[in-house]
Amino acid sequence: MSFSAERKYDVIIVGAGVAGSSAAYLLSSKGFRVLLLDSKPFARAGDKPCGDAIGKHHFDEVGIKPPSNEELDGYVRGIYLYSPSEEVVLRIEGEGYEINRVRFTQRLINDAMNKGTEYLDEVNVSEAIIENGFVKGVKAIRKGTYLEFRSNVVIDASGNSRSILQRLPREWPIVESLDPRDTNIAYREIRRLKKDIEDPEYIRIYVNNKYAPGGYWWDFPKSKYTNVSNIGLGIQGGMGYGHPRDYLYKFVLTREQYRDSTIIEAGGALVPTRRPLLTMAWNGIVAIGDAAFTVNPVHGGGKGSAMLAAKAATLAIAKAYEENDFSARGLWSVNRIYHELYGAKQASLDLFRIFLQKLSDDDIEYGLRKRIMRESDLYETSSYGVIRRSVFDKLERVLAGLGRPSLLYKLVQVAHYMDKIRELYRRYPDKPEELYKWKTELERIYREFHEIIS
Ligand code: FDA
Ligand code: GRG
Repeated sequence: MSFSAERKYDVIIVGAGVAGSSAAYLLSSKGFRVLLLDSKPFARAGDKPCGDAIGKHHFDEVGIKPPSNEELDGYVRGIYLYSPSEEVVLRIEGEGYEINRVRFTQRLINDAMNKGTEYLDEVNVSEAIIENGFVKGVKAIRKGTYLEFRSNVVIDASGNSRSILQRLPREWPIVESLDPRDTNIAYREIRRLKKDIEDPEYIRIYVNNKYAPGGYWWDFPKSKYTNVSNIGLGIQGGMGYGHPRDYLYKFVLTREQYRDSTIIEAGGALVPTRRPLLTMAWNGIVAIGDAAFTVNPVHGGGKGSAMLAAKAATLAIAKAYEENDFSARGLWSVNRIYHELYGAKQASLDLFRIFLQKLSDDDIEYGLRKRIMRESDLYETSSYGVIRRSVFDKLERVLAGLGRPSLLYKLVQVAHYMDKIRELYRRYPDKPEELYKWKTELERIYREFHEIIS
């Protein structure tokens, strides 16, 4: 792979996970001169612990070919969602994939290179080059050699390490700290089971606060192999709950269906489960993917929304080039584009996530058993970040006289605040100067919301 230090690129992308390699592909397809850097070798591109599930619709939305052949570990027809007692099971239909994350990412990188992207693996990027208040490139080390690369725009797509963002001046609003309570710590093992899996084209999600406090455990079969599954567990961070691996071994892998199964792969990582970054752009810099907190806060899936963020970044950078303005103002449209594609829904799902994490297993069992939220309601809330009004009518009838008015009151408030936050994101400021006023409103809504549901 050829590269040249000290050369000027249009865009340097730090991190060749799904976010960075999608951005490289999309940008180079538009003719931009892109340098894509990653600390991992190509053979391990995209290799991070993951459940590997992704909805089909994301590929159409972003304009990236869906996985096929060796990029695909299985086709998904829908989800079985289990109540805490596992007596209530909802079947939610929806097409998706269990992807082979390495093969899929390698394809994105190869396609990007075919469009002109220069890709350099095994490079550790240490920080941004900053001049006159602008990011102008990156400093890196490869096999003991110090390198500098220059560009008009740097994209931080380095996942949870946020390698560029973490070392920018603290007063830049793109630098935000992550509250550990707004994370899930997730661990998974890919296992070969002794028996073939029934209904392997349905992935399973189990909600249970004892087994997975503030998260859930999952079993996502890789249907291509009949007896291979991705089994994992996520728990809310910052609460002192301990390590998800211990919960997985204690409560899940002891089940009959996993007896004598063998490990193919194992590993865990942190999942940011919150609203998107306050701004995804500043002078000469854009952030996407986990680095910009673009994960779905309720289910923790971040691959699809990372691709959407890559699309938003591509469109915003193209606009910045048209105007020859790489300042925060010139790159600002990444925020509006992302919020329209996903961010507004993501923020409203963040409130829903905070509410869900306060419910007891009894509440959840009750809600699912009484079918307060049915399959179609869950589908709608997950797709659009909206709670349908009919849910309240149903809830009102069910709760009447049962001594659970506080649950109804809270759910009505949650829906109201979800609407409010979506509306606020639709009014995301047009320029950086208006950000602080908007932020004050955002923080007020969060404060009120916390007071109401606590
Ligand atoms: P990602 O972390 O994938 O990529 C960042 C890249 O940057 C890496 O390749 C890394 O090597 C590189 N890098 C970092 N620092 C660097 C530096 N200083 N210099 C050079 N390179 C650097 N999502 C989903 O959609 N479906 C699912 O089923 C699951 N399941 C799941 C399970 C578990 C256990 C976890 C932990 C997470 C999930 N997720 C998920 C979330 C999903 O994995 C995540 O949102 C995306 O992979 C994020 O992709 P990014 O490209 O943003 O980061
Ligand atoms: C426990 C928080 C936590 C993290 C675990 C396993 C995991 C990380 C994430 C898997 C999430 C995932 C993609 C599950 C698939 C089932 C599902 C609810 C799909 C619906 O997804 P979409 O595509 O939603 O409709 P988005 O928000 O991506 O559009």
